[in-house]
Amino acid sequence: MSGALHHVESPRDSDAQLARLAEDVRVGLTARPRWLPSKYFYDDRGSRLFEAITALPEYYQTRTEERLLAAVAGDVVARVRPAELVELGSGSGRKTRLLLGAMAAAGRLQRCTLLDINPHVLRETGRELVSAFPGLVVSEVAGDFLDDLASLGRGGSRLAVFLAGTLGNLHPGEVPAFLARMAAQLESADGFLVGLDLVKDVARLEAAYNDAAGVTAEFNRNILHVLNERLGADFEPAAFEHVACYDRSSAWIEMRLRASRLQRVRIPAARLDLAFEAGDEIRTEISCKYTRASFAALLAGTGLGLERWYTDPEELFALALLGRRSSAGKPR
Ligand code: AVJ
Repeated sequence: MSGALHHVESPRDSDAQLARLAEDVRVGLTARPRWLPSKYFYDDRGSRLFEAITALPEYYQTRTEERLLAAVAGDVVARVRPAELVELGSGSGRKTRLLLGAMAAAGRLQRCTLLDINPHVLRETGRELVSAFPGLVVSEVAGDFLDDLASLGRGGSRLAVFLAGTLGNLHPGEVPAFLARMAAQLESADGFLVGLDLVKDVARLEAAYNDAAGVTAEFNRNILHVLNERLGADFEPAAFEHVACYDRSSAWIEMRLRASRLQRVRIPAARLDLAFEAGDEIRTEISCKYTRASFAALLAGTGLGLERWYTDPEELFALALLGRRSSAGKPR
């Protein structure tokens, strides 16, 4: 769409999205252990709750990553020399603006392509960017980073970013294939910056997912509101307890919803009639924590190699700058 400053693309129409949700819910809630894909947290209420999480005292991730990004954006831009920023899971766009500012300062900024699961958040962020960076061509893809990467097309002179530790929501077994698909969207001089939450003290990790104000608990239960609204389910969210604990052997935080009493739930659009006993759980999210070595091990054979590893002084969070290459190569 030449000349358009603001172009929104939805890879699937709303009927197809609803059919996908119903199928995902059927598969997950008839499996043992029961589970739901974490991408379904992010309706408008869920996106607002996540924004509230990012400001919690216990949730160190967002402010640490933002500070780190502010410190290293100039270096990243000097290395990659991008004309286009591509962001997976752009959300509110605060870090997007920071990166675009660094690109504008280097004098090469032309385009920005955003992918986010929530079309309203996407449109709002796109609007803000267009007014903050006059002349910037913004494209938007309402979709998810597993199914819709190909919608990003290829452009060259790109810096792709996947921040907030969202890679951690993928099972480590899915990460190499995801990275290989991402590599296929990049030209040889492009860069890919990935935000990773690091392995640390268990108490600190668990506190970040069990905040005193109960915002994370509300965010967790929101997935049940989403099923009620979109699939006509009759979950009583208050009858599920928020559980988040660190699994040391897998190095991930696991979030679950635990039925606090016997209950029956109907989900008409997924043709489900479910019985929960007190204590039955639904896994709603994993959030993997990485070390430089555990992350580097996932790069082998993906077509991406580690160019730079940036971290804050406390080593709470990392930004890994990846480049295209034929083997995992040598990290610096
Ligand atoms: C930033 C999307 C990766 O796993 O920490 C926050 C989402 N879940 N609190 C994370 C989340 C519970 C989050 N991501």
